[in-house]
Amino acid sequence: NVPATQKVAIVASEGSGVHIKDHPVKLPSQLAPGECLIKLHCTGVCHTDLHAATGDWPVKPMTPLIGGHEGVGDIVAIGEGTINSPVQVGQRVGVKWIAYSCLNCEQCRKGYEQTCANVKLSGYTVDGTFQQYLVSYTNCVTPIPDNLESAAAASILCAGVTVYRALKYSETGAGDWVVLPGAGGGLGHLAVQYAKYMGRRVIAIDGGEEKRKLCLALGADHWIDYTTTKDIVGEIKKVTNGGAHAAVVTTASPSGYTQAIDYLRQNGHLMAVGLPSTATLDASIFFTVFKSITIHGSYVGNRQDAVEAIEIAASGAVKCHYQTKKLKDIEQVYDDMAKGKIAGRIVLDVND
Ligand code: 8ID
Ligand code: ZN
Repeated sequence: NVPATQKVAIVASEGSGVHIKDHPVKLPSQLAPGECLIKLHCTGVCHTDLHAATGDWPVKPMTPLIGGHEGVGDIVAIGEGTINSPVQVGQRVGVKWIAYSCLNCEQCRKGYEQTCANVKLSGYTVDGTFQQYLVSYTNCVTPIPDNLESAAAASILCAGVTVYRALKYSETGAGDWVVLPGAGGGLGHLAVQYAKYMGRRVIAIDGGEEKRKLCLALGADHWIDYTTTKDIVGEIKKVTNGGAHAAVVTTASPSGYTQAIDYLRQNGHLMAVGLPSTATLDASIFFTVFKSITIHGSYVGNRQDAVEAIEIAASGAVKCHYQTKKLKDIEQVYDDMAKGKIAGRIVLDVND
């Protein structure tokens, strides 16, 4: 009993804005082997969706586009002829940015599913989670444990996985200092919690009272307001007694990157995560070499990173701080996001 049509939030052409429309549902009989039809409950809204809707990145999304890549729902059908599906009809699963990777190219064989030669991206190169019935891929969806609510799981699938992996590869240890520019946003507020869970000490950087309160409540050891602090580098060096061991930069604006080389200590890691559209990284070559700094581009995560990030959330150690809205509120959500007004995440109920 899958309906013929559903509500979706769709961008008709580049720059045309997002609109709610009736849209056909792909019927179970039309699914290809390896595809599954998911009846979604909810979806997070990531800043990447805003980049996709405005088309400001150098790699352009398809149009018309149904965005979204932090979805949770139940599998209602699996394509006939699918072999060895790791998930079953009736199972609750999550849909992440990497909708599909071939698992057979060099990148996939090395575990780098994100850079698969045949990758499909939810809400960018294939339709995403801003709809009620979504087609995804049995090999790449993430099972959601029973004890984790759908709305709480949604943003772990992109924001959570991404910062979890960036921290995992930051070559820091327990007690080390990690700086998080963008700490009050969707990715950042989860980074504060994963970092604390991993025993790191955290300097949260963002702007405004609401984000300050959130970051400190989530366990940040020190707060810096970038809108009012004059000497961010000096303050970080003082608090960390010589410089931070790593920075995980999750701001969508290049300003969050500018001082990182200066406030990192020797052998520090700059984990580049936030994706401003055209900015270049202005790093001193001399001090990058002289201080043995590593600059590491960190792009979402593979299936295993997703399972690990979800398990930590299911244990209760990391909780997405979210407010629930309706699918038709999406334009307002994009507006607030562009203005930096959202502390934590917005999760949309796609059936309301
Ligand atoms: O795989 C990846 N690398 C990946 C995955 C998912 C998202 C990358 N992203 C990218 C998004 O495309 C976006 O460019 O990460 C960026 C952040 O996504 P988000 O966390 O979903 O955005 P947000 O909720 O708007 O949070 C951004 C925060 O940055 C703060 C804002 O106040 C906001 O809280 N901020 C800004 I803008 N400039 C800052 C600065 N100079 C700053 N915080 C500190 N210093
Ligand atoms: Zn995302």
